[in-house]
Amino acid sequence: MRTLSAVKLFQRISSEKSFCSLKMSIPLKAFAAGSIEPPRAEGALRIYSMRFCPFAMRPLLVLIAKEIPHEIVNINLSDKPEWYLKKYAPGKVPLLESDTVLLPESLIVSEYLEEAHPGRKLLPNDPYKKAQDKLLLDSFAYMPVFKSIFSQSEHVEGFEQFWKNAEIIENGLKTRGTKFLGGEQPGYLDLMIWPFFQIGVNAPKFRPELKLPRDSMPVLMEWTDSMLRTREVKELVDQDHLVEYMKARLEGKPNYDVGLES
Ligand SMILES: N[C@@H](CCC(=O)N[C@@H](CS)C(=O)NCC(=O)O)C(=O)O
Repeated sequence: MRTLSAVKLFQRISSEKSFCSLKMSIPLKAFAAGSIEPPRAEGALRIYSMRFCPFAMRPLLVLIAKEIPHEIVNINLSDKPEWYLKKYAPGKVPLLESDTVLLPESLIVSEYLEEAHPGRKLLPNDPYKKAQDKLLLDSFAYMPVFKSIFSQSEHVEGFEQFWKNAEIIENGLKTRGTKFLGGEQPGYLDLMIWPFFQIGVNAPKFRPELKLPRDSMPVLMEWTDSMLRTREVKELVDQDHLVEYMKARLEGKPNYDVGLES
């Protein structure tokens, strides 16, 4: 009963834009150098993030899918808080923290959350199916998508290469014949690859010369449309804010607080 009401409260707060904490005390605005570390209540599960970081989105999608109550502390990656660097010297996000856990790396954190928490099962129970999912994830080279938003001269090549590499995902969807790779709901594999596709489908909104493979990869395009309609993706990030962030990032002026009230 207690857990259920905490989940509902979290969902309500996530849609409110400026705070994210079960206790409504942690602002979503990024913490920068000179800030004070917000205290974590005993028992709380905390994720250090940046609202538009695709790696941090992976465990966040798992937390949302499994309806695990959590709090988010966003980090200003251009001006990192001293307390964050003391906690985790590489200073990257995501980082998971609880009373007993301090864990970096998006895939490690995501799999840990899947294994350590009840809720919807995201990885297949069958060991061979699980291995196939991990193999597909491992084989998908998503990195070129970053060129499509960060590179001034190689963005078209990067974008085309990303979709070419995504053929294995299109083929995986065709072979499985399901709406998502995980079945009728997004599974672990869908959630782990989604943040990079999310960049891909949004990139043409501010770089009109980039064209989505609507005709050549219809199954994959349908999957991206389905993903955009899921509760997980809707709760994760506002797509317009993401586009606004990417535009500013391309100009070398990332605004981690896009869309948050001042
Ligand atoms: N391999 C890491 C990559 C994480 C990562 O590169 N995060 C970026 C933000 S999207 C970051 O923290 N950059 C800050 C920095 O490198 O100083 C993971 O999968 O978690």
